[in-house]
Amino acid sequence: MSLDARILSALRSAQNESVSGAELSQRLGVTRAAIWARIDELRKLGYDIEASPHKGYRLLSAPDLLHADDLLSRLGPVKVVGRDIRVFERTTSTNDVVEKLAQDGVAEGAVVFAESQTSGRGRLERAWISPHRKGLWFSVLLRPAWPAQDATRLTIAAATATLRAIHRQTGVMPEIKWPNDILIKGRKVAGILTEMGAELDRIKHVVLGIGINVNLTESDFPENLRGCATSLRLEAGRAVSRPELAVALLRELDDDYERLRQGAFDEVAEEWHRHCSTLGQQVTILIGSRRISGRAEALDPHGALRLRDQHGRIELIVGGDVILEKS
Ligand code: BT5
Repeated sequence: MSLDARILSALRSAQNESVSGAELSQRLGVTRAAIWARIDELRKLGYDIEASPHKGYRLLSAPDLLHADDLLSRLGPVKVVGRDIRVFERTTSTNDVVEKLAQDGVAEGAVVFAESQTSGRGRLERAWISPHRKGLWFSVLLRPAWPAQDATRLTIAAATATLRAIHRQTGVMPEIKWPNDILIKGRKVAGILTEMGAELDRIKHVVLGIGINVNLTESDFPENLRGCATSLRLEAGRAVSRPELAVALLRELDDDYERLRQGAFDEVAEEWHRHCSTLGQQVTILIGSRRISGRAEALDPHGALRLRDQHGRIELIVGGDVILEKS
């Protein structure tokens, strides 16, 4: 952990009390001057740190920005997800950045956030709008040693983790629309983009991209999305801390990934079933130019959707767009 992360961690663990420069210097093994220099830099970033000559330093508030060291210090120990966190002020697409890390041999669990994306994307190269410092736009590198068909399980786990983190931070419980949409009152608040590198039907790596509209206001959305997209701020009626949500979500993702690694996909699927509004519905799914209609029943053990057509036949579907829903 960097010195900044260790300073922030020490100030946070003191709760609302001050920590003296001497104590910090002793605990962290650096000079008091070095501590002061870092505190000065953190203040420039917007951390409100009180410095009193007698008592020492006290963290009053943290800015709503993503700072890799601070995220690491808040997150604490994890099993896999969030072992390595990188933050870009601006990038094309965090999925592309993480794909490069994957090819460079970086270990699984690395997470890349961007404060804004210039070419954020959804499935089939659709654009994903990612305005500066308004949301969480990030991707996670995973390397599960599974058959390729099980990659869908990660989209399922990402959805349940996202729901729990949003609920924890805002009190609002969204719903899941198969395959990768998170909705609040029918409007899209988050989306998941799972991309995979595979070899001989084994997963080499997966890039799990998640976009969450956190503090966007109505005017931050382009006109064509205004009726169908929303943000946590619009739904909760208040601004939501992005670093806190980021940390909560990384913890939930780490837990869900562990559940999958321990072979407990059925637990994750059961939670997904409880929150998925597509199940039980008569739907038409568009896959390329093919349309399939039927009743969405449940997930199969690999994470594919079981769709029962009018003749009672089951089709297993791994991706597509629900274009029509009747109850
Ligand atoms: C998705 O695709 O919903 C997956 C979105 C994943 C975005 C993350 S952000 C971090 C990572 N890096 C990336 O480049 N991507 C991932 P899909 O189901 O294909 O939905 C795309 C559609 O959602 C678009 O065609 C728009 O209609 C709509 N859309 C675009 N931006 C949106 C936004 N910010 N909020 C809600 N809807 C949006």
